[in-house]
Amino acid sequence: MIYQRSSALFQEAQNYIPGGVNSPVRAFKSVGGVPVFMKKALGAYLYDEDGRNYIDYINSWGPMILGHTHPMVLEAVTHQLKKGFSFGTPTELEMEIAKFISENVPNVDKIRMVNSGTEACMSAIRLARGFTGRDKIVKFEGCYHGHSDSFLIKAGSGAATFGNPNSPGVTNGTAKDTLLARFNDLESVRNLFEQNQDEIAAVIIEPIAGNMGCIVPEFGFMEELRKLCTQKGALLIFDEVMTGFRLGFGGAQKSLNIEADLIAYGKIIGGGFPVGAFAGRSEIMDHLAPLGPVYQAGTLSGNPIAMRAGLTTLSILHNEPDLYIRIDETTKILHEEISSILSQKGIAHTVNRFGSMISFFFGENKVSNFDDAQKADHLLFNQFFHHLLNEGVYLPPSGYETWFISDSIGNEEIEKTLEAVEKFEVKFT
Ligand code: KE4
Repeated sequence: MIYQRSSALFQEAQNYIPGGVNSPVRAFKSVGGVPVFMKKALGAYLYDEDGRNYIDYINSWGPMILGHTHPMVLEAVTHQLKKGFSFGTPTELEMEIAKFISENVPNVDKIRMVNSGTEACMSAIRLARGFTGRDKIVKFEGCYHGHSDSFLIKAGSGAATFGNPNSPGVTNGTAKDTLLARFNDLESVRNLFEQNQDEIAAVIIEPIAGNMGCIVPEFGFMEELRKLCTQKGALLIFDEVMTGFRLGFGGAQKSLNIEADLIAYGKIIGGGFPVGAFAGRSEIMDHLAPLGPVYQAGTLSGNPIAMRAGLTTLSILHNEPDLYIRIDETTKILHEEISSILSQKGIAHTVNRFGSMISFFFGENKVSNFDDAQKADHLLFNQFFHHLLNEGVYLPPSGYETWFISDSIGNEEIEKTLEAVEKFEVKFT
């Protein structure tokens, strides 16, 4: 398939934007080929600059759970725009969305809005350090919490895609305060607590990992991690940038029935506009400026347009709980049907799924941590990716990502996807 216009745009964009993209994973470095430039999105579909359309299984990396350009969100945002774009003052709307979340998400007394998932996780770590008076944090290999320095130590998403887990520019001074554990391996966490007595401020985790592909916590792992953090006086931070408002309205805290001490949000909370947030009990959140000593700020935090998009999206999700049943069922059907086709073709693979988060790993092994994910056959994934792209099905361009299902993906899109998978032939291994 020739992506003429995308190729020309990519060529020109590289004159003005590093790598031609504003976020590395979009450049297709992992899967190869020319990134497809999109010009429009509606419902379940993306429309590229060469006049082709694609069933979208990225949905802007999670936010577009309702499907693209949902009419109610479009109307609410259009109406809000006429009132002004940004004030830099407190607004009733910010109080409204904070109250709505606090009243409907477990274990959230207070919430602070920021502009990205990175900012949410970065601020949550600073708050945890300020609250506990400790410096060190524990993260898990393969989990990605955005690009702030403390996390670019074997990050999982983009960096792992580049096979370059430690990023230049992160100082040794910063790196020494970030300890690495292995997902689904409680012993690796216990050891870190033993080696760093009373020095660990927080353990941050993606409760359902999505940045090394989808990886589900094994039975008892998260419960034991919760107990260990409580025992050791460290805060447990759930990075729910991906899982928040996706695994049901209460996110992973509700799905796993575990209360974190701080929760980071992003993606869906902004309905496609730049919003992140971090939240938790008042006892901790009240340490934030201007009330407490831990500083955190942002010119566009709580921007009214973004708040309107977020609140409208969350209201639809809250008022239509069947939506979660639908997208989970869609994901289950895709899991079973695609797996059956691949098996009939004799293509070894494993599928990890939780709610509407799903990843297909090629190869014989089960995948329960980052090492396993790295051992999967990513070359075969790349073939699978490009085959489906040419058939008008757009997957995340990396074997280290989870698919994001939207409520716009219906029977027609499922059928088209399965027809495309049927045509997949392994070219070389
Ligand atoms: P942002 O700063 O990209 O809004 O959020 C960072 C982040 C934090 N935590 C989790 C669990 C995340 O998944 C992310 C961002 N996810 C990636 C996709 N795996 C964003 C895509 C990109 O980097 O362009």
